[in-house]
Amino acid sequence: MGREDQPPTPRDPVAFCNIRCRVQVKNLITMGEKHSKPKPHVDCGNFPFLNDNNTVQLIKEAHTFFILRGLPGSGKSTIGSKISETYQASIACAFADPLGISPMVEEAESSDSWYAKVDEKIQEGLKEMRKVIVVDDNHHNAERLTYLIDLARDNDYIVLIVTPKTEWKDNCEMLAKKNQWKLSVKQLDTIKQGFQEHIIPYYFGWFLLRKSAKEMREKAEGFLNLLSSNDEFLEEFRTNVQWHSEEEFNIQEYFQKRPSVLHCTTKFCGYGTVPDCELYSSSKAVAENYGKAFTLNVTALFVTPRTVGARVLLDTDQKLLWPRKELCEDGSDSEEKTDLPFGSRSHITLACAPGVKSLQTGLDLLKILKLMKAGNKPEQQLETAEGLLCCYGEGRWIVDLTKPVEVKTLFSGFYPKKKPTTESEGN
Ligand code: 2AM
Repeated sequence: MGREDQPPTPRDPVAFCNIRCRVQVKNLITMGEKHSKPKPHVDCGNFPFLNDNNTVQLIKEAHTFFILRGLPGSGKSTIGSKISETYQASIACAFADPLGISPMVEEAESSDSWYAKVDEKIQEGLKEMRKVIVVDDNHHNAERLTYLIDLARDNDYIVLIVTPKTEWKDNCEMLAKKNQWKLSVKQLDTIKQGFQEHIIPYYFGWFLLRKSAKEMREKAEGFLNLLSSNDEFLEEFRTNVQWHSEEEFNIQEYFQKRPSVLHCTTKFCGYGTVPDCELYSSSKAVAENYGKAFTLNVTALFVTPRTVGARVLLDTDQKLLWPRKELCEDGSDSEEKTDLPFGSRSHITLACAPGVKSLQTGLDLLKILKLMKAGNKPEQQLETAEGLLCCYGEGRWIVDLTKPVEVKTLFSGFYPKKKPTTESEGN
């Protein structure tokens, strides 16, 4: 083994890092190439982005930012190699191991210069708009993780945080035998203590690919244009909204709050603050479907004085990801209370009126569905290019699309913690 292949034993992590900083490290991070160091075969687990053909095809069209996490020796690099092999033509890899970045490097003052090399590769990948970007490191440092998540989000990538599913992933004795850094059980234990296995996102959901998001935004734009040119609609709707401007009512301006990330929320978790979100986040359904491709069926568009949304009709597989108990803002069960079919609330928020939170869209949809279920006849029906637009009173309108829209998505979580702006999600 050459010097670059054989890292010194990190008995004293700080001293070790200082030694390594002086070593001229060859740039082993490569774009679209396999991981440099062949690893023994490790069954790192069944991941849809490796084993599900449909997902592999979709990821080749999407923009996905993989963040591999796990203790040294847990099998991250095997997943990294498999991702590299699967997406050879469209990948940018930033792997810390081949650069000689020790798992203990975060304890060293010089960690910034170590990560500069990884970051350079990530930036290259972003600049080239690679379809897949993979960052392989322990990622047990919360600050570093937040930085990567924000970077991915700012560049409109869907983030997948992937942890190996190996049996020994958190067994320090086993990890000590397997990790290439020859870290001791004690050192691994130190790393493990600061390692939070499940990162609970702000919410889980299906995230639209850029192309589908663009189509959906155009659909929303077309819907608002159609509404703004319909006098009968405007007459009813106008009486239900507060419009403070001197100017004539303008529906596009009224619904100025547009989400920057088009998605269909399955479970709101508030980064772990919502009761029962841990149960959902560690459920079998989430474990099996995280990072999997789904085609959502948008069957209707609706508008109320508060929100504009797209109704999503879930199929049997998609319903597996729908939370058993979905809570309303007041803590009550939203669907059970209304006696509507399971998953009725599923939707994509397209726009909100000023001061309205996007959470309102699902509640507005449930209200319309409840009125329909109760046998209420539409107060008005208008023929439109999208289908029959029905009014259920108080500015609530819905149109069942004559041509339902299929949107391509990946199931993941929304992780950024940045303060939302008007255009961004999380509000
Ligand atoms: P939405 O799915 O209707 O758009 C972040 O705020 C996302 O989670 C939003 O998109 C929002 O609604 C959804 N959300 C926010 N708070 C929620 C809550 N308490 N229950 C369910 N969904 C919520």
